Amino acid sequence: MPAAPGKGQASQRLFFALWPNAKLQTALHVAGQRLQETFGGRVVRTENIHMTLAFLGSIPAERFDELLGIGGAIRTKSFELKLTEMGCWKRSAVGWIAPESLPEPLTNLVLELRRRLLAAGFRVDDKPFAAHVTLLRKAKCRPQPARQQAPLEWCIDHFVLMRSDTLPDGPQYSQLATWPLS
Ligand code: 2AM
Repeated sequence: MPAAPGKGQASQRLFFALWPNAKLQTALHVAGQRLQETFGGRVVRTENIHMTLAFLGSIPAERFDELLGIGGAIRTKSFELKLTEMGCWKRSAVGWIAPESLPEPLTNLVLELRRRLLAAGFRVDDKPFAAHVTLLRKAKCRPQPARQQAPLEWCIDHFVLMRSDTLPDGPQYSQLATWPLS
């Protein structure tokens, strides 16, 4: 990970996420290229592919330690995701891949993160969590039966706190902290 660019900024765009290893990111990028044949749009860069758990928006630097406390307090078992379902959401113009089912540890991880964030006064999404990995942006979504992909298996044993910086050629994500799952 690069040394914290943006350090010293008064506030930073932050989010908790699951981050695939480079091999799985490459396989997901290839899946994104196949989805692009159907829906067009722009394939997310390989190194940027992830699953957002909780998006925090712009957070003042002085609240960073609170987020470290929240991440560190989470106790969840490691788990596996089988990514098989592919589709496109018109509202966000996003092409995605999603797991065939939601394992309990993932639900627990997201609920526990949201609960602790809310209790600390952070704003969190009140929409139900829709587990997905964005593969395409600016896609031309249209009604299509969900596409099946041979399962891409993802063993998840940690989660991360990330910063998003907007650069002229797109977002750059930097890992700020990582926590293991038991
Ligand atoms: P997405 O890929 O599932 O759309 C980092 O910016 C991540 O946070 C993005 O990948 C995006 O997840 C999510 N994100 C960005 N802006 C958001 C917003 N306004 N509300 C919720 N999630 C957002």
